Amino acid sequence: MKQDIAWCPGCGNFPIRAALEKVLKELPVPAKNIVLTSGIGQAAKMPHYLPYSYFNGLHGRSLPLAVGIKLARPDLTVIAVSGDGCHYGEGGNHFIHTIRRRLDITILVCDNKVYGLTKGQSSPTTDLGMKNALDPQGNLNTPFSPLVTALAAGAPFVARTFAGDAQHMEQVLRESILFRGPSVVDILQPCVSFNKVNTYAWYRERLYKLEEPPRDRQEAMRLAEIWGERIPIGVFWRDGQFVCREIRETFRRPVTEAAVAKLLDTKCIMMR
Ligand SMILES: Cc1ncc(C[n+]2csc(CCOP(=O)(O)OP(=O)(O)O)c2C)c(N)n1
Ligand code: SF4
Repeated sequence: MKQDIAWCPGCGNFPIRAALEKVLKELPVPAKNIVLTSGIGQAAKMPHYLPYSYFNGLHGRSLPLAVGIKLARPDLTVIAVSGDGCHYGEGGNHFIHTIRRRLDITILVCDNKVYGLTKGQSSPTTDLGMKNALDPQGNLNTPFSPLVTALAAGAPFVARTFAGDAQHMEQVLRESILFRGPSVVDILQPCVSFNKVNTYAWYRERLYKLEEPPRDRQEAMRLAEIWGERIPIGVFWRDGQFVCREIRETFRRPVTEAAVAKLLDTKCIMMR
């Protein structure tokens, strides 16, 4: 792609971009029917570097955009891709409630465990005690667990993959996009400039692959809580019984002038 990419050399976003591009190209979906949304951050630049339609919104707002697009155009393949700060911090509430809406949206999180764009402050997934420029004594907050939260909110597809393993990433991304329902993928993404702890080597020492998803949610939860000397990656939960929400025709009707006038009129009455 002939475009300057504003990521640092070695950033984990590069292999994620490559995997996503490969998977999207191979999808049995025309390119014009694929749309990406993102918020603000380094990861949120991802759609700029892919040849698909996108809506780049405010920080933390990739998911309301994705929901709006899906409701208006259920025929589109909608993928929201942003960072851990964007999806889990500023957009944390949207993360939970988008899962509850049972729409067919893929939520991809490039999780570098820091705020990359704003120079490495602690993010929701930063480990307790990790030092950075703004937390020289170490992060005082307990890390947010994305997979446990996604499972608790009822996500029918929950996975984790690693930017340093292209094959694993492609497999998990493909499966998450093809799954009909809200799917969550936490992608462990080294930030070579501001996260000197969770490096490619650090992950390679600890990661192990789940052979197949657990049979029940409780086991998925148990595995999702593991983070330490050993860290599982793979599909933690795939609900074969999940029923995606049918989008009623009413959502697809164009807004008429009469409907808007009626709404405005109602507002006036309420304000009096
Ligand atoms: C409402 C709002 N709050 C804060 C910011 C400043 N800001 C921009 S990007 C960012 C964090 C980005 O971190 P993350 O989402 O983890 O993405 P990364 O850059 O690490 O890929 C922050 C705090 C903003 N742009 N808008
Ligand atoms: S600061 Fe980190 S996340 Fe941002 S481009 Fe550089 S390596 Fe990637």
